[in-house]
Amino acid sequence: MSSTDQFLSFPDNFTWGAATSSFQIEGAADLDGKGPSIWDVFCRQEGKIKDGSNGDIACDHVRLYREDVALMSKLGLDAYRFSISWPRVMPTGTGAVNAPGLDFYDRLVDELLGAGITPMPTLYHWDLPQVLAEQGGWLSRDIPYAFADYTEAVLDRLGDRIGTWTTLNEPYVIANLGYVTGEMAPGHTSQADGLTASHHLMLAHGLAGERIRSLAPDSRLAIVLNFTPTEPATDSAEDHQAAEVIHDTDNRWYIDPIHGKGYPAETAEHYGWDYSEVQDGDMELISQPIDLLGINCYFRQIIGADGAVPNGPDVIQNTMGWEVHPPSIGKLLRWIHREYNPKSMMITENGCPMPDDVRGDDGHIIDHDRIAYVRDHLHQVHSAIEDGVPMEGYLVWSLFDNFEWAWGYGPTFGIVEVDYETQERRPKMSADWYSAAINANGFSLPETPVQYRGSIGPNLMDQ
Ligand code: GCO
Repeated sequence: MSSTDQFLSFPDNFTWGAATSSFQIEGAADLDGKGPSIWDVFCRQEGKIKDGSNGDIACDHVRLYREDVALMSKLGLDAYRFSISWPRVMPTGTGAVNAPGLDFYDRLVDELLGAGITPMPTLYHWDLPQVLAEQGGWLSRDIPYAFADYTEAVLDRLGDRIGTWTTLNEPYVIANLGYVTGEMAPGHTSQADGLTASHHLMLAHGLAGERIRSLAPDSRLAIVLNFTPTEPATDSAEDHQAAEVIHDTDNRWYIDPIHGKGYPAETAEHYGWDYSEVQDGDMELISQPIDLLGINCYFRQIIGADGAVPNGPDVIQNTMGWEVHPPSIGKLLRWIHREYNPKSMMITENGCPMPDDVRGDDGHIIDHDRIAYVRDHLHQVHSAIEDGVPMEGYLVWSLFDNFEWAWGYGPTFGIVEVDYETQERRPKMSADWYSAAINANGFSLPETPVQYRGSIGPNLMDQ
């Protein structure tokens, strides 16, 4: 280390880990009685997935999980966040449990614990059983109750070994991309459907939360929300107003009701929502205290009256066109702490798809851009901790290159490359960097920091 290096040390109990989700890595689409999910069906619809791919094999993780856990252990991960596939556990959505499906998670959890890695399961990361979609999906008030029953079945088997239960991953994406824009399964395109789905998702969180509290009282209750720091393109009233609506929709719609503030009223009015789905007792269930808020954050967005402002040539961006802007995550963490004061917070996803087109002599990908992304976001987490924000850990998205939903296998988010022909896993240089950071419980900042763009408009999280 040269004398100009600045080493950032993290708190002793800081959790370093990685995240994945069932549909994106598992494969084994119909193995051992697994039923189809809405994503199995969506992938088969013409034009929905950019490269026409699907999740049938993906990273073949159901077959290769032992090797995968060994790799996690080699990297030194403290925690591994994965999701449980509802149609693998309950192919018909309700009722009978598919024992071999649940057995898989039982073995995975034991393998992780045996390797000293904390398992962090998420109960729902978007793969709804197709049979439930045929009964209305998240537009039906029955689905949250079915979710609570499915939660109970999983708790019955794994409850003795799990310290933190996460109910949902990113209800915003489910409601908005699944029901409003139609980019994701089940592909509806109705604002009204999005609002209905959003409330039913929150109700599902509340009902499952109740089961978790009563059946696994020693465990912690968590939810994972995604946030996209938002700035108006200019100071004009029109841009400001447009950005406020997006900020409420993307950043406040779920965290507000969880913290007892109800849905953002002005934005509900903007959408013409009459709250007809909200029944007595729902908001109390939704606002029951959580123990941990999981935060997914990838990029900043600039919003003008005509919508999102595209990146100019001066903007550092990833291969999906998302701006790389670490300072925004620092603002986000301080804003959440100030506005909502959660007991504990964790980055449950952060990472980036990069070109991955440079290889070293040994064939491994040299991804300095991804290292810079992860390092500079972790730097922001470190500063937030110094300012008193209760950040307990950081999970990189993702451990592996995997199925990136409507984008197919094009974008590569992994710190580990997956060769889909051979299923060989090859750690990229970022995996080596991350592993070294875990071992040292910190890392050095470069002498010449990357220069990111400044503020465009007033960041709505500063107010
Ligand atoms: C999400 C999901 C992940 C994605 C990742 C990159 O945040 O959208 O949780 O499944 O793959 O975020 O888009």
